[in-house]
Order: sequence, then C-alpha cells, then structure tokens
Amino acid sequence: MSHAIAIKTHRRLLLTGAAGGLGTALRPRLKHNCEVLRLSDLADVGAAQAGEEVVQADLANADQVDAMVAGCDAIVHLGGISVEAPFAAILQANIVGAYHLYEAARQHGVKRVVFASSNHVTGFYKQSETIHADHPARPDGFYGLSKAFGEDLARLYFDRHGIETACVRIGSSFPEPKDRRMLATWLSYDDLHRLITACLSTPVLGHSIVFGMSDNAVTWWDNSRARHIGFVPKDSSDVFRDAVYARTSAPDLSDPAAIYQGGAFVKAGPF
Ligand code: NAI
Ligand code: 15L
Repeated sequence: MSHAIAIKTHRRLLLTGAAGGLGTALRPRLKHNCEVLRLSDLADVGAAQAGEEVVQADLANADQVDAMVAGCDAIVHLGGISVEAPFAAILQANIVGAYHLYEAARQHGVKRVVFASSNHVTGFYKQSETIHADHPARPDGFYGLSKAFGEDLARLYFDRHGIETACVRIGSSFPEPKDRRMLATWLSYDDLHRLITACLSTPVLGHSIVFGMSDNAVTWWDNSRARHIGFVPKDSSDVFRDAVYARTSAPDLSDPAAIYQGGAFVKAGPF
C-alpha cells in the first residue's frame, strides 16, 4: 500500500460510497490523508474504527446529505450507481445526488472535492484515438451522461463559488486488469490513492479533469492538461499482459465493444 506517500492535508475528510469496491480499498489508505475519515454510504460500512466516523446517508435525500457533509473540509465523492442502469435510478443517485452534495458543500464551506467521474464520459471515442481533457464529452450511456453532468456541475460550483474539484475519469480500478481492454484502462488501487492524494494536496486545483490510469504502455488518454495535479503513477498493467493474452481471445473488430473506448458499456443498458 502507498500509505507513505499520503499527506495529512485535511482535518475531517468525507468519503462517500465507502461500502463499495473502491471505498473499501481506499478506507485504510485515506486515513493517512486526514485526522478523521468520515465514511458514508447508503449501505452498511460497518463500525467506525480508530480515526473514523460513520454517517449513513442516501445521496437522493437532501437533509441526509447536508448532515453527511457538515463539519468536513474536503470530500472524496465515490457514491452512486457505478454501472449502466435505468435513467430513473441514475437520476436520483448520480444527478440529484451530486446536486445535493455540491449544495451542501457550498453551505458548509467545503472548498475541495475529488469527484469519481468515469471513462464512460468519453466512451464513444474509438480505441484507436488518443483524447485529452478538452475533447468534448461523448457519453456511452445514461451512466456516462450522469458523470458528464457531475463534471459540469462541479465547473458551475467552481465558477460561482470557488469550490475546487478534480473530476477523476477513472478507467478500470480493480486488483488486476480483467481483459485486454483493461490493459489500457487499468488503475491500481495504490495509483488511485496516489491520484487522490495529489488532488487533495496540490496547491491550486481549480476545476480539473484527469484520467485515472496507471502507467500502462497502451493508453487512449493524454493527461498533459493535468500536470498541475502532480500525479505520477507507479504501477502498470504491463506486468499482467502475458497472462491476460493467454486467457482471452483476440477481439472481434466488428463488435462495438472492441471499437470504442467504453467497451461493453457502449451497448449495455435499457435502451
Ligand atoms: P460500487 O458500486 O462498488 O460503489 C458505489 C457505492 O455507492 C456503493 O457502496 C453504493 O451502496 C453507494 N451508493 C449507490 N447509490 C447510493 C445512494 N443513493 N446514496 C448513497 N450511496 C449510494 O462502485 P466502485 O467500483 O467502488 O466505484 C466507486 C465510484 O467510482 C463510483 O462513482 C463509480 O462510478 C466510479 N468509477 C469506478 C470505476 C472502477 O473501475 N471501479 C471506474 C470509473 C468510475
Ligand atoms: C466504470 O465506470 C465502472 O464503474 C466500473 O465498474 C468499470 O466497469 C469501469 O468503468 C470500466 O470501464 O472498466
């Protein structure tokens, strides 16, 4: 784990989505970035351990979100629906939920947010293209669209209220890359923590978009517009390449999942 690189920049740091896959991975790591780590989720996160507190909240409920944010000085926002789903569900958790979060941040004077955006904001670019933060959004479904909304919402709250946000377009953050696509999109848990630490500690963050990926040889994303964040990945999917090739077959290049960066998300879902 990358605990040694963490800088204790915040007094009370809120982690939403704490019961999820990334929340669980970040929980022990982010304790090194703050004095108190406040864990929140709709689901049970278990009992608070030393240096932690727990505030259960539904992002769709404004009062619960207000109580969740009160007293915090920075937010790592992972909570919400993390895959393609019917619009009504995405609307509540990801769109209304993000609005509640920023309203609470404004009212409670929180000035820095790390927002778990997604590569699915730009999922309809081709795997043969290299894109950067200034390329227009091309969401690959309602899920990606909700993350594009979150990025624009964050920009509005920066322009109007000076709340700085890093919109981290996470690629695929799992213990290992699961398939050939993830050799390009993989982000190790330690690099995710390094990236969040950089977002929390860089002197001037502004409203920034950064792609969340490890130092993979094959990549579709150019992070040159995010150098001010100071993220230097230390892991790479390359060490998994031979094993991934051995257990997977060559992609069918007529399949949209093999053509577009969003992979199977470009054809997933209710429409
Ligand atoms: P996850 O689905 O495991 O965790 C999401 C958490 O949000 C869950 O614990 C869930 O209970 C909570 N949640 C859902 N609706 C909620 C609501 N209405 N109120 C409060 N909490 C609610 O997802 P994972 O993989 O941990 O991802 C975390 C974040 O990172 C998500 O926002 C996801 O969209 C984003 N992300 C993750 C990627 C990955 O590779 N794991 C890639 C790109 C983005
Ligand atoms: C995401 O946004 C999802 O939350 C995650 O489950 C992965 O599927 C990832 O993108 C991906 O594109 O691999």
